[in-house]
Amino acid sequence: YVRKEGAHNLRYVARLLKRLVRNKGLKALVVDDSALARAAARRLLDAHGYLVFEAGGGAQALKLLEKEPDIRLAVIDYFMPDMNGAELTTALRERLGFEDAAIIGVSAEGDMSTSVSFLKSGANDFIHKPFQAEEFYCRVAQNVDMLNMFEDIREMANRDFLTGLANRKHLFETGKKLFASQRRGHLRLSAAMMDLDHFKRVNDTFGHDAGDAVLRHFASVLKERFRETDILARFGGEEFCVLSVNMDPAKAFDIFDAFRREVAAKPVLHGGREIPCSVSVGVAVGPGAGFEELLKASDELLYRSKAEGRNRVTV
Ligand code: GH3
Ligand code: MG
Ligand code: MG
Ligand code: MG
Repeated sequence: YVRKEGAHNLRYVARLLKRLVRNKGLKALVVDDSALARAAARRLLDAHGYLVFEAGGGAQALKLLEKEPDIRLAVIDYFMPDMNGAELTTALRERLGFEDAAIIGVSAEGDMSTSVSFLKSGANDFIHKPFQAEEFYCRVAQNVDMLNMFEDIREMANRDFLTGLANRKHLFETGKKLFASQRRGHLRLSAAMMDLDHFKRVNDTFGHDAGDAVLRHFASVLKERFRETDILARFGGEEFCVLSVNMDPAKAFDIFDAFRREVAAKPVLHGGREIPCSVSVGVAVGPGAGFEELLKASDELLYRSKAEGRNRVTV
């Protein structure tokens, strides 16, 4: 690739390799009424590992988007029989925000108004046809880099740094959203509030690093035990919350008690020492009046587990 693109420095090559890895399989849509032009763009995008879809016009592109809603890059011609590229861009932008997808307009017309029209409709960039492969790659790559940066920022804003679990902000946002759809009658939400027992002692006896290792270990057991659809969150210091959809109330106790037993049975190894660890849990199964009420209910049940001696589950 590199020679073909005339890469002159190592940094460019390093960036290129990083992009090839990260952007592999990223869904790209090429819209052009000329099959030849589509094939040319496809060839370039294929070579960089994108998963390319083609549409011969605006209507077809919009239909395709329904089947492939996670298109992240669209390369759009201006002059097409059914609608022009700017009109299509406007329609695409109703569904794909600037954080979701990059749109690049392409046209053979020298007229500046074409590019302005694209940009005003919500395109990120514009390339004149015929274009050099290098320019095409550079513009595509920069726009996709921007999307990836959005993704990284979103990820950082939603994750707890120590454990990699969802953070409290993400838990509340997702919880409220799930609660709204639950009201429409599809889901049965449950919240399990968990608090490590005598965690202050762990820090005091083994040190803060050991405490952190226990938190990470606990998070990894959570990730193993629970499903992809469950929201696993670090609620605060040594408090965690598992938000589940479709929790069977008859099974809730067994599920969380098995988890509790696993935590208690496996001391955490840190610095050659075994650190005992246990957790108290309160599980509230919905429906409740609202997400915050559900959390409050699980917190009260957790308090009961603590009061009754810790290392136990109350449903
Ligand atoms: P209980 O069984 O009643 O929950 O007792 P506890 O000692 O766990 O409760 P307490 O709330 O008094 O102590 C929580 C401790 O968790 C205090 C705090 O220093 C520690 N902690 C909070 N966040 C972190 C962290 O990120 N790392 C470490 N190592 N410790 C933390
Ligand atoms: Mg055309
Ligand atoms: Mg606590
Ligand atoms: Mg505690």
